[in-house]
Amino acid sequence: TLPLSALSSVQDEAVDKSNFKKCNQIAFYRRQKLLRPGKSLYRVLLDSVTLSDENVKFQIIHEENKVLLQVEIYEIEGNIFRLKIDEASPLRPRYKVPDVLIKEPTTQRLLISHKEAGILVLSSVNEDYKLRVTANPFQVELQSKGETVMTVNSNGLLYFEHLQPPPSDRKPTAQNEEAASDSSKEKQEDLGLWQEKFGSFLDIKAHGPTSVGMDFSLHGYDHVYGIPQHTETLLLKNTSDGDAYRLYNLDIFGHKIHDKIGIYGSVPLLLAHKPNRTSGIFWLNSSETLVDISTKAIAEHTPSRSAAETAKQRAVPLTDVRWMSESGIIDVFLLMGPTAFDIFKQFAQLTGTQALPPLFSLGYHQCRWNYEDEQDVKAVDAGFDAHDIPYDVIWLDIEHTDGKRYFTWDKKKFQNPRKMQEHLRKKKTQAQLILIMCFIFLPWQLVVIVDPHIKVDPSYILYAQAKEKGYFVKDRNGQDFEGICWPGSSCYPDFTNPDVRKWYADQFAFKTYKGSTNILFVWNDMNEPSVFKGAELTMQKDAVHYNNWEHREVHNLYGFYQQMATAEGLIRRSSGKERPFVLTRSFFAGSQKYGAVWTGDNTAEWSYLKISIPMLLTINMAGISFCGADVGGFIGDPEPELLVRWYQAGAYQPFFRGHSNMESKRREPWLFGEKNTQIIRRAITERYVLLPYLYTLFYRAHTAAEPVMRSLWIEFPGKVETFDVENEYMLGNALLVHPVTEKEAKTVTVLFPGSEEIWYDFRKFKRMEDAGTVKIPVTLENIPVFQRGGTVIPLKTSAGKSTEWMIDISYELHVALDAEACAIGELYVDDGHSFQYLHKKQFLYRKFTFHKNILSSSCVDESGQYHTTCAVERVIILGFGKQPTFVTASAKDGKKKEVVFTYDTKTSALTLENLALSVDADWEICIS
Ligand code: MIG
Repeated sequence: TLPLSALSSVQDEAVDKSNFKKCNQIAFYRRQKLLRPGKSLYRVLLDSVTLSDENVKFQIIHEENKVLLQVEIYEIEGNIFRLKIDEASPLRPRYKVPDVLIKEPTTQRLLISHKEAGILVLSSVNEDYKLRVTANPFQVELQSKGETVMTVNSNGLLYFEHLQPPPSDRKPTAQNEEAASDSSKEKQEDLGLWQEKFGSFLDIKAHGPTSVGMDFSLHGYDHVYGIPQHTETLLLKNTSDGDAYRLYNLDIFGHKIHDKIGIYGSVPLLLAHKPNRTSGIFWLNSSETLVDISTKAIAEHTPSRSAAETAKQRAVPLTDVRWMSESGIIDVFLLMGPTAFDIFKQFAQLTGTQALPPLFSLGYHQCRWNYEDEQDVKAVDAGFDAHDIPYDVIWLDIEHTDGKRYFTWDKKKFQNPRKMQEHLRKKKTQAQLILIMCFIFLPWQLVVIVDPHIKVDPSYILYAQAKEKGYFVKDRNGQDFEGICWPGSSCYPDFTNPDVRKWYADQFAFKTYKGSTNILFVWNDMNEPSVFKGAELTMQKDAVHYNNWEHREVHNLYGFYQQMATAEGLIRRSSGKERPFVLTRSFFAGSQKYGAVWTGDNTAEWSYLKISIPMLLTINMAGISFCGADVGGFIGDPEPELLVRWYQAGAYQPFFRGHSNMESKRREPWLFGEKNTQIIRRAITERYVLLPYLYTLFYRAHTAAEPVMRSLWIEFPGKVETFDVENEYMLGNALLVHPVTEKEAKTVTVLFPGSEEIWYDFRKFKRMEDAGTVKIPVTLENIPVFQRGGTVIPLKTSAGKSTEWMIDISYELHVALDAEACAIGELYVDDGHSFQYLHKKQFLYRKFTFHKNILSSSCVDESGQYHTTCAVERVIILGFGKQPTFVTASAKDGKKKEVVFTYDTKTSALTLENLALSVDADWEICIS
């Protein structure tokens, strides 16, 4: 076993940027960049066009190398077009990403509406869309009701390296010899066609060059977003004079801010937005991918203008996006929106929606590398009790295992893991007994880490089994691939193989995973995969997976598959009854179906708190709502003020976990003096009180693909001033959150979007007087949060020790009136942990509407039923014009009763108390 010190020094080296590639050190990038914008050498063979119910197919030919490519164009239900380009007759099949699309998309028949010399026009069934295919050069222009939205191959950057036999196999023809003589050895090396060096690492490319690429012009757009994960601004930057955005999952410890290198996870989805339209490009490719962005203004194209008119020509923006991937085929989905919410639906239709998290996982998580032993766990758990801070989950990092053998326990530190879990659980049970005199099985939870690397140790059953079954990824010579990771020499399960996933999922069965109970959930780390001493700290690309695919093809999918198998395992251990919780560091398009992600090893500095906002917004836009950044910053020691500010921000973000590195000082919330403890307690308490709203947002993410955390432009698509805002955001459609990310801030500048909107202080209920950009004074006590007029937010009337504790705490509604004195909002309730909501329709989905001084509760989805004794106890109406004289409440068919109210003339907030209105029934409150 390597001593820990040796391992961390391996890791320290990783901070050195030279361990990671700059774009010009990537051979396929250099090759593709030799193709400059200009006229494409690809031409459509119009004679080859065939039309079927499913698609339109034709061939294109490269004028120089004469290689034929097969193009397929599909229209998919719901305003999506798909373009596939593969070799017409490849030497062997090329990799096509499996398992990411949730099903084969439902296609619609395209019509050929026009075919003449050099042009083919396809139209959608409803004729809203037209695809103008130009033959020479090959281009596709996509129009929506006459408006050109995007052009494919508009700069002629379609690039496709056809498979070739290795040079040694080739018969010496005159042509080949010529090629050989003009390509010196150096040039060969520079192109990296059959092998590529990086430092001491050699990547041998058994199949030679296989790179693909294409460009898209987005007309009228100069705001583009998406393609996580980078430590970058919300708005994607022009890459003309620097590195392209890289999508290559890497473990970069202490990653720098404002860098386009890929970290941990990738979602190849790009969104483009202009006031009247949002579009998306989903480039389905799991090999290393680079994206170049170039935004410019061009003169508006209008034919036959007079000189005077030309002088007045408007400049219109245009964004060119160039995608380059190392391998695979071109398989791209053009999402036509036209709204941002349509894009989210379209992407979810292809890759699935956010899994509905168990309620506990929306509570606060306390993590550290490491909570040392059972005593430590109990002490930290007791600390939350003693300081009256709500929390739901305590986490165990890698040190809990027996020598980094996952699924095992360190026998000295964790002698009786089951008993420890009983302790966490019993605490709850007793509390239930004492407080509400009913016996329900309601535990606190435990999350343990399960990394993908498996220690090479024949006596470790997991290793022995996988070895025997041939379940590890192989090296290029067919031996099990071995790399160094935490346990020392390690092998890596080949999660791309469905049998391996099944076997791995089985490891989570209670019987198999000794010491596990049903309060134990899982954290998948290091699944890029991280390989110490590997090229760029990951697996070499010539390693070999299931069905003989090279690692280069599947690299960005490795973590996706591990989380898939883990989530499946947790579902299966409960015989399909319980929702899993799995946090993953690496991810891909579709990871939202399996759980949560976090942004990895950030640093305890203000700049990292600041960048976490655009990073989380970008991940949310890419379909993964359940995400968060380590509260406090993982590396280093946050000053107390930073820690407090981070808690306040995290409390209003989807995944909320405090975590810290091994070398950092302990930082449980009560270690920074009474005042800071109290402020952190308040932040966490606000989170717990807000959970009914947050849970409802997750239900919307799950069923309607609406992101939980939204950049302002998504909610205010017509307001140009919101397009680049990344220091504040919307939580759902009702809350505007502006974290404080500056040290000793006395004020923050808040943009209140939408001139016709009304905003209320979320805590003081006061209507904000000024619109637009406003300086708001802040204290350390909290961060600015505002409720949007026209919304109803469901909350709990108070917090408790954990989510389970709070089940019976009653509800409170904050009804914020808009300019018409109306408001609307929703509440989703279910048991919070099982799949009964799905299989047995055991849920409540309610709507609250305020209109003409009547607040009514009605059912949104009649198919759901769920019994709860929990009532709506209090309603606060914000922006209520004048003191009422009389307020009554009545069940739809029942008696009226008078309601006690107080009216605050200073804030115009009307508070109704002691309502006791059932959550699961229709009722009305009338105010006169
Ligand atoms: O690089 O398991 O991002 O959250 O505490 C160290 C130890 C390996 C990296 C994760 C971090 C975790 C740590 N891991």
